[in-house]
Amino acid sequence: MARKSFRRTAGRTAIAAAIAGVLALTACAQGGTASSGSDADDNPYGLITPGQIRVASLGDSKPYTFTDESGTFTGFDVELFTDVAGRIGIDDVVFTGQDFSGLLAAVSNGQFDVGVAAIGITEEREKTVDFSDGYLAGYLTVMASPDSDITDEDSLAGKRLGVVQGTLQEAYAVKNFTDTELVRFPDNNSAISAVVSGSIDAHFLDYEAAKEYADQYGLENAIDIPSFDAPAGFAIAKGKDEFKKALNDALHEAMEDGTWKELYEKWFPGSPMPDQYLPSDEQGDGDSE
Ligand code: SNW
Repeated sequence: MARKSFRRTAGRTAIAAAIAGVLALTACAQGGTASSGSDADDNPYGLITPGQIRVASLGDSKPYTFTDESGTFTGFDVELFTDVAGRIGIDDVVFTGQDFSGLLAAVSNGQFDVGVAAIGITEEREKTVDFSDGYLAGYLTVMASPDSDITDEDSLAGKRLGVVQGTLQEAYAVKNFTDTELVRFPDNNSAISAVVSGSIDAHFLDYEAAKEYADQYGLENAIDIPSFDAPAGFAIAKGKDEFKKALNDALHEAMEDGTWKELYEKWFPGSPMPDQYLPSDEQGDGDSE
């Protein structure tokens, strides 16, 4: 899959770089008397480039994260993260498409500041990265042609099922679909093509992404499996506690002022509205996590 990079504020970055250059020259001219400040002052969140957040994401997980016709990243997760970043004072957010299987490693080894791609929080993944608090909890979906006889987990026996490498779907299928032949793909687009061409019987992906492909290719959601115990979070490298706290505070602000709800209704129209991320006065039982 082609890697696409999108820079929202290239102009501003260039100006910032020019200003930084002038400041550096000024500091030299003054014989270094101008204090550059401590690292923590300049870059409290430990970002790769101060003032910018580099995000590892996916180009084909509509409506969570995807690139539109002009190559611009958008979707629920992209808009939510961009909003959260703005709340901590960072408008320069650069999204880059990756294969899902390499995403968490790229965050943990410092190539990216954050991973944003409907990434479910699990203990296994927390061995490699830290996560923000959860922001989305939904289903894992097996999608197939309406002509197929796949209706429940038992009916997957003897079938060829697509999974994207490194996903919770892959782990779930390895554990639970022991009589099913798993076919691994780097991304959803290639797996869906295989369903459409008939080389596999079904593909196992996230619920909202499945709905999107259903409309596009005349496939249907055959089996929905709850994944509420692994809500999606923003992945960051371990040990960046200040960054994590700032993201969490901003995320909860976005939930409390109704921004989260607005984005949910925009990107997942018709889907059941979960309770736990709504403003507290809109929560049925007032029980937040
Ligand atoms: O665990 C779910 C969560 O409940 C919500 O529905 C969003 O998706 C999940 O985080 C699962 N997502 C998969 C994973 O974390 C696939 C991610 C992807 O394809 N981008 O492995």
